[in-house]
Amino acid sequence: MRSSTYFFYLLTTIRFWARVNAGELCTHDDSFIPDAVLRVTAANYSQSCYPAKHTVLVNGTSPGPELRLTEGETYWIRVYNDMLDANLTMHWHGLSLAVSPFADGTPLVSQWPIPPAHFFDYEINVPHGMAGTYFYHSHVGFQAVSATGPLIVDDLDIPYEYDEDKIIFLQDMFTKDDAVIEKGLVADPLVWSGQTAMILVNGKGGGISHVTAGDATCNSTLSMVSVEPGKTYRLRFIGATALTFALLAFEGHDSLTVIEADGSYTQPYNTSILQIGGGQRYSVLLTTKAAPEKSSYFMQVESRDRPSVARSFAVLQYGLKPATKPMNPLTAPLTLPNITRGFLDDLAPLHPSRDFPTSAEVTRRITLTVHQKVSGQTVWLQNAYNWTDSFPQTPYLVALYENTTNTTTNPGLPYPSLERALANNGIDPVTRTFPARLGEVLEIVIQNTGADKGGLDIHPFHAHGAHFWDLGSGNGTFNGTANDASWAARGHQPPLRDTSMLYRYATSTGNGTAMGWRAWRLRVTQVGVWMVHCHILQHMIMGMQTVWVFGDEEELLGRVGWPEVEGYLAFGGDVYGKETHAPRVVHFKGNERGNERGGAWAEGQRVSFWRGGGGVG
Ligand SMILES: *[C@@H]1O[C@H](CO)[C@@H](O)[C@H](O)[C@H]1NC(C)=O
Ligand SMILES: *[C@@H]1O[C@H](CO)[C@@H](O)[C@H](O)[C@H]1NC(C)=O
Ligand SMILES: *[C@@H]1O[C@H](CO)[C@@H](O)[C@H](O)[C@H]1NC(C)=O
Ligand SMILES: *[C@@H]1O[C@H](CO)[C@@H](O)[C@H](O)[C@H]1NC(C)=O
Ligand SMILES: *[C@@H]1O[C@H](CO)[C@@H](O)[C@H](O)[C@H]1NC(C)=O
Ligand SMILES: *[C@@H]1O[C@H](CO)[C@@H](O)[C@H](O)[C@H]1NC(C)=O
Ligand SMILES: *[C@@H]1O[C@H](CO)[C@@H](O)[C@H](O)[C@H]1NC(C)=O
Ligand SMILES: *[C@@H]1O[C@H](CO)[C@@H](O)[C@H](O)[C@H]1NC(C)=O
Ligand SMILES: *[C@@H]1O[C@H](CO)[C@@H](O)[C@H](O)[C@H]1NC(C)=O
Ligand SMILES: *[C@@H]1O[C@H](CO)[C@@H](O)[C@H](O)[C@H]1NC(C)=O
Ligand SMILES: *[C@@H]1O[C@H](CO)[C@@H](O)[C@H](O)[C@H]1NC(C)=O
Ligand SMILES: *[C@@H]1O[C@H](CO)[C@@H](O)[C@H](O)[C@H]1NC(C)=O
Ligand SMILES: [Cu+2]
Repeated sequence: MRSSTYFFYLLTTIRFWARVNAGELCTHDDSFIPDAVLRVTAANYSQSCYPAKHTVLVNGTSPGPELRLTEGETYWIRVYNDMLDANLTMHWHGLSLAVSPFADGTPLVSQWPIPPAHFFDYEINVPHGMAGTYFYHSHVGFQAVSATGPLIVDDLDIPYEYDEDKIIFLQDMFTKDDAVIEKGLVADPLVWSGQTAMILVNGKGGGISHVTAGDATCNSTLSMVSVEPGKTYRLRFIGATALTFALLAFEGHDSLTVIEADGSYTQPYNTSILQIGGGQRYSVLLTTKAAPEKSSYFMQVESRDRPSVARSFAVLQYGLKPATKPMNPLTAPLTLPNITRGFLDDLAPLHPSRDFPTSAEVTRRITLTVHQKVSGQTVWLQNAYNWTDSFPQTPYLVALYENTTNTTTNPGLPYPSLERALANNGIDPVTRTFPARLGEVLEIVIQNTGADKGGLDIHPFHAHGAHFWDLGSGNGTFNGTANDASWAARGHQPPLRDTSMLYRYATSTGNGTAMGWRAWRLRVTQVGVWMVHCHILQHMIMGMQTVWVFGDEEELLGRVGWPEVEGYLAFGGDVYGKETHAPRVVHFKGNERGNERGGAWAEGQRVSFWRGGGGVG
């Protein structure tokens, strides 16, 4: 992950800024220089000594290159779909992309997917206060298992002291191809993906079971995190796992201090272990030993709440690279505990927020009852509805612009109706959306229930758009009065998160029995079409996704209208570039004073605008 060097080099070669007003349509021809480029391919690729298989990669690797942005700036990231037979989108996990409504990377929600052999320029505005640890991943099918990479937003002013930061990127590896997994998950009866074959740490993994079962000609080496004695490191843990709820600890280093969760700084919180679900991120301060007894210590990571335990290792390496490659230990050095339900639910924000709504301000509580239907095709339902991107025939945002009656390309997706939703537990059954008006204060309670056959599962729930205040989790059902009293007793606000765990409090219960909740509170401030979904990729494919529409029609469509928006409205439309076609793209943010980054044009090149000519300078 050294690519950031090149990325910075690219930024410093830019000599020339073109003046672009917010909402202006610009042609991104050869003279336009994006701030970063990601190229997505599919290749026969081997990870952790398993046989090579069809794998979706970013810039030829998994994880893909690290992107490093700075808060308070706007960036253009060009994403190429170099695959021949698959669609692609890129989601900027944890960032709030309210400024550029088509850039959230959700297929059939905020945009048409990028067709094969096309590219799409994502406009990414990172407001002040968003510094922290994020990642990017495809939002199509099972691609995110491998088509993903770290995204760090640097601070202008870091509130904690440390010597260096290091990324610890966690992924899963399955022995089946994505296509086989996807097909099985929607088959009747269900054909499960299989368990995680290997948890990968920074792209490498080695598990004891793998080695004993293993191929003698292949020695799986472990990832090394190089450190020096007596220094403090900020370890940025990124839970990019498809399925694994990971529990991890370091041999010989049991003082970890959590300082950031999902892009928000927290009061320091000491712990000896970390639990991290798919979609979650934490920064942890670790101070190395002044006089280490040996040169390498294992980090041990295991899955929890699955029928079997997947176990992997990485190495905390003191000093120079070892003469021999780091290998699996013969026996696991640590005995990791069982999961802790409610882990880090008590984190306190570093600074209290003036925006945190009191319970008196809550205008609506929506309970999202999740249930697994097992008879027939196995699907996950929210308030009795499943959602996958095969449900809408047109992306919601596109449908909003087109209006059903105004086009022949948009059959059957009318405007989301708040009235229909209010009469149906918050979900409009026609569009399968959860509409809300700006200014509402929502309390979203995610309620776990026993499946048709009684089973219970855990789910890392992730919200796109604005972050929520995480009110915590518990057994049974949510009691708002008791929860308020509990927060009042703690004397601090709940943490801001974008992904939090819905736990299970038993492995099974009665069909439909409510057992286990997670509650969020948020102000509806960000206009847009946002997803809320379980981040387990298998569950997403099985329907565990919802779509939320914030703002009314005027607010949603008022920012940029016809004809500027037209290129976004067709699959492979004008904003999708290819070899022979320079896309015409709306600059939602523009680059007014104080926001000077945001793509650039090479010196001496004329900037061609669709309207208004080429303002350069
Ligand atoms: C990805 O690869 C392309 C060339 O294939 C390169 O131009 C680009 O800088 C790389 N991106 C990053 C973030 O390293
Ligand atoms: C992928 O590579 C493996 C060997 O590493 C080979 O056996 C297999 O045929 C390859 N698959 C394809 C589709 O090329
Ligand atoms: C790509 O997306 C378009 C539009 O949603 C769809 O019609 C097409 O079938 C998709 N192609 C593939 C290969 O999935
Ligand atoms: C794997 O490790 C064993 C024992 O350390 C060694 O003898 C063997 O040569 C290694 N094989 C490869 C392919 O590196
Ligand atoms: C947390 O850990 C740090 C570093 O080990 C230590 O200095 C601090 O006193 C601990 N705080 C608490 C509340 O235990
Ligand atoms: C974890 O929980 C199981 C079942 O409740 C129990 O048998 C086991 O001893 C526990 N392990 C640890 C390390 O606490
Ligand atoms: C899941 O959604 C599809 C439409 O996308 C629908 O046809 C199907 O009936 C739904 N399944 C259940 C169990 O509701
Ligand atoms: C969309 O179409 C409906 C039905 O014709 C109409 O009532 C509504 O005003 C239209 N909305 C917009 C924003 O054009
Ligand atoms: C309907 O579509 C046309 C272009 O096809 C556009 O000019 C017109 O403004 C659209 N009307 C509405 C109400 O969106
Ligand atoms: C579980 O409960 C639902 C709703 O009451 C019912 O439709 C379904 O048939 C039940 N499933 C089983 C396996 O009993
Ligand atoms: C909710 O909690 C409050 C305060 O602890 C308690 O008085 C009340 O009975 C609880 N409500 C329910 C429905 O359990
Ligand atoms: C959760 O509540 C149920 C029902 O009261 C109980 O059977 C179960 O043991 C509880 N789970 C835990 C972990 O406390
Ligand atoms: Cu789930």
